[in-house]
Amino acid sequence: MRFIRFSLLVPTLMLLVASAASADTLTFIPNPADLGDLDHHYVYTWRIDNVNLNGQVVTGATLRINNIRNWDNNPNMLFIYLLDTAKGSGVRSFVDDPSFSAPVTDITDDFANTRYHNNSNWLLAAGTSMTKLTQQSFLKDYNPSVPGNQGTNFVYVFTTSQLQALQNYILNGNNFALGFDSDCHYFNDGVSLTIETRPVPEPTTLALLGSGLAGLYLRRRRRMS
Ligand SMILES: [Ca+2]
Ligand SMILES: [Ca+2]
Ligand SMILES: [Ca+2]
Ligand SMILES: [Ca+2]
Repeated sequence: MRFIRFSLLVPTLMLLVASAASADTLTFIPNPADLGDLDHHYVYTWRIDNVNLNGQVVTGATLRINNIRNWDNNPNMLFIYLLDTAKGSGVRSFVDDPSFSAPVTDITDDFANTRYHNNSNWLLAAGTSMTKLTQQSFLKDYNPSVPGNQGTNFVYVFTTSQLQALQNYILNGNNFALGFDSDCHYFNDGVSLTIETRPVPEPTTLALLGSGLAGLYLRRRRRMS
């Protein structure tokens, strides 16, 4: 009886361990890594191609912007989107302040606002699916002459519904993109995105787990009777 129980449980445990071991972390860094210091006058897309989930599911995603700081004390906002795709590969930009006046005072989310969407050089094709991740304002707390007087290490963790959107966007064409509308100038020391994936539990694993539990159950019943 003892031999039967182990013969069921050991392969089950081995399979579970094998599944856990093949969980994966994908890390992406744009070029340029600081997205051109996120200039107020632009909207940016960063398209990431050839993403292969290898049949795994997305279980986590984190966007980091190191040492981000506003360039002055004006009101400001950074709008961040998750996109199914973008027209151009890699990092592309679009001028959302044609006057190039300084200081820029216009704060408009140009992914949500359609004023530029019919321009031929707009960053997204009509009908592209998108999900707003967040919007954030940042303080001016950067002074190069004062050591240690630095900006914010911004960390954004995707919600469950945003992870689902990310998975859907990747599965549609093995690519996705992030969109940034910086409506002030955000100096920073680099952007990165990490995506966590893990295998989908396989039917064979579940079946073995089920038979293992059934074996335990039978054994307990026999003991009791
Ligand atoms: Ca802008
Ligand atoms: Ca896509
Ligand atoms: Ca804008
Ligand atoms: Ca920089």
